[in-house]
Amino acid sequence: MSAATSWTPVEADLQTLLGDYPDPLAALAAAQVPALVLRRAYDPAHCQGLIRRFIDQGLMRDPVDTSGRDTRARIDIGTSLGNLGADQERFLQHAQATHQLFAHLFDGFDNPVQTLYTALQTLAVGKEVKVAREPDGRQYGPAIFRIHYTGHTYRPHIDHVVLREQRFRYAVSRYTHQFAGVLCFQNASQQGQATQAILHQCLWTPQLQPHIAGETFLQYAAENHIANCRVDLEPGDLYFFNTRCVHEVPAVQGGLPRIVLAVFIGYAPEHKEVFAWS
Ligand SMILES: O=C(O)CCC(=O)C(=O)O
Ligand SMILES: [Fe+2]
Repeated sequence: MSAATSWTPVEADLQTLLGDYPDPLAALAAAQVPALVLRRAYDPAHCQGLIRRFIDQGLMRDPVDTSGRDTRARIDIGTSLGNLGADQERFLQHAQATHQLFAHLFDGFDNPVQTLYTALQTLAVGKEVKVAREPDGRQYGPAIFRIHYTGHTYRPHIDHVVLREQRFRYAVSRYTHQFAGVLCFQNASQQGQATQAILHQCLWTPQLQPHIAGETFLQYAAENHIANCRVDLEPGDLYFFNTRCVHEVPAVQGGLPRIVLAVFIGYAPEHKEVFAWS
């Protein structure tokens, strides 16, 4: 397999991938490739088993629940810096509770958080992957399940603790590059446009912000012939991408929620540690 020359995700087993891209995270940082895709990183049967457990434990709404009492389009199992980061104390306490919850949540199944971290460590050549932490040792949430119900949409956006969220009071703000690792647990029912991530060959700059904020990015992309690719995943598939590339996930259609396990990743060539959090 030769190195990708077009905007196409790299899909290979880890060994082949490392042969072609000896420093995969550097390739992502340079947006040399849109994504690294690892098929069947996690057993799909365990995805199903854990989703059943989440429903039974009341951690997510049963999609067949028609009571209409809970109308949330997205439910998280885990701690989101994006949503809770304004209050650092509360965020770190919430993260601690997530560590306690995750300590036994996967008992009897392969630990999917471990799967994700092990894959990331293999890609992080010469680096050490750790759960993100503040200088006093307090850890962020290790990963998050995001359950997206009918209608949920991620419009074209980027994720970056500094460039977008301006969270200078967090240790992760030292990283120039931010990636995401996303493990598919369940796809939405495939009706109409697929609810799969689309990655645009376009790294965010301040000049781009009006198009993101004004929701005119897709027009801008068409006018400027910006390439994009869709990352089609099946349950158990894991992908990594640079979240400074504009990306989106079209609306969930039908009754089946799209469920992923996700982390953000901080990377900089000069830092030996790669931090992961949610
Ligand atoms: O769910 C996905 O595949 C990507 C969601 C997203 O926007 C992100 O993880 O940054
Ligand atoms: Fe995102």
